Amino acid sequence: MPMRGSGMDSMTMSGMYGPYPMSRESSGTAWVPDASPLEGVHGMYGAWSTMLYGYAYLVYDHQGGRRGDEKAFGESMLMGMAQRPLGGGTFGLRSMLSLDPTIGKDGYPLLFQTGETADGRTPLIDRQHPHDFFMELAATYSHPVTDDSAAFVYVGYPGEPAIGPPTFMMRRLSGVSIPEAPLGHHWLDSTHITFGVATVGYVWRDWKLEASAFNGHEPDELRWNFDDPRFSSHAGRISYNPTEHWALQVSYGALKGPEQLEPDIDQRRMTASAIYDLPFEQHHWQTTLAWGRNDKRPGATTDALLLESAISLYKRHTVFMRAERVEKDELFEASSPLAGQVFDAGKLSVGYIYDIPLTTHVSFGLGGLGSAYSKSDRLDAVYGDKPLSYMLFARLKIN
Ligand SMILES: [Cu+2]
Repeated sequence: MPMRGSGMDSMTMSGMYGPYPMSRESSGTAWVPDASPLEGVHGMYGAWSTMLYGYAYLVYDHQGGRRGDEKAFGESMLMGMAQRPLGGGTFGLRSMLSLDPTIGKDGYPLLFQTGETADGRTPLIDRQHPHDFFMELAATYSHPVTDDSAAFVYVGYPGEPAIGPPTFMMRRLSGVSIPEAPLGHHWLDSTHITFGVATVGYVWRDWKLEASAFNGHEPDELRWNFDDPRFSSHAGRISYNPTEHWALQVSYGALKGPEQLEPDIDQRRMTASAIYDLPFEQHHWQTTLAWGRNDKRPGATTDALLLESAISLYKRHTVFMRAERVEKDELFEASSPLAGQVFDAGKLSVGYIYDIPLTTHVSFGLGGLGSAYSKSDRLDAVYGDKPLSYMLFARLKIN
């Protein structure tokens, strides 16, 4: 999207972390392809350049089968960014807020979803946890080293460490119109809200090398507050955007006691992802392929694979799909004889959203999606033979 009203040329504006187009910026310090649409409201206030982006969904969620449930809920995100020249470099501030805590502590129904807790005692199973109100409050500074390179620091409380692909909700066009979280969230990008992150990195042309020390504990069940900061976990990521159409990354993290209910189990997490973005005329097509591996110590090693794609036509019609295959070892509570066993689950969601522009910067959309699953036969008795799920939703979006 060209910038409206501000008279700035987006491609000449530099990124927060180095000498590259601003459209490469995504969640935390992650990158998307340069060709990605630069959504949001952009402005200039003195030396500051700013960006505001966000959306609010109202969702009716029906998950089928024996473990199914239904719920209506609101899901939202508001992101503000500001940057200015300082001391020969670039100083930046980032914030991301969400009213997800209003969903309720037990989140929303989502078959085969696992991770985090509602009450501090039992794990959430077949439900997606709400996000914290404070998703990101971060400060950054980058300084050129040579003409085509820069060094940067990123400090967040909370913030996102250098691991995983860009978060599904933030400027990953292939995922941003899908209101449900991926089943592989806790294999790929669940660290996007971390209470205590410090990252240092180096950008050289289209490469980025970075390392983080951060709080590996996932946020607790109190979603409005700040958790205690710790720097007990580490991660590193290499990112490469070979052309304007591609964003590639590999990353590795050593997470100290990520799960609140299993504080003595550490995880090694490995992820790799590729995002491809193709603009044509006024349309966009973006596809993300991502793989994540969690190696619990002690415990199982499990993989998650995600393929998602969205095509946006005339800025009004968006058709999307997400296919996932995950190995889940948390589908049964500790009291069950099946606790800790690894089960395969696959999911395919297909959907559509129609957006009507309300003002230059705000659109209203109506959409829906349907999901079907594949799973181990041993799970038929638990989930039912062929559960089907759907979501209907309305969305206000800043674009
Ligand atoms: Cu999340």
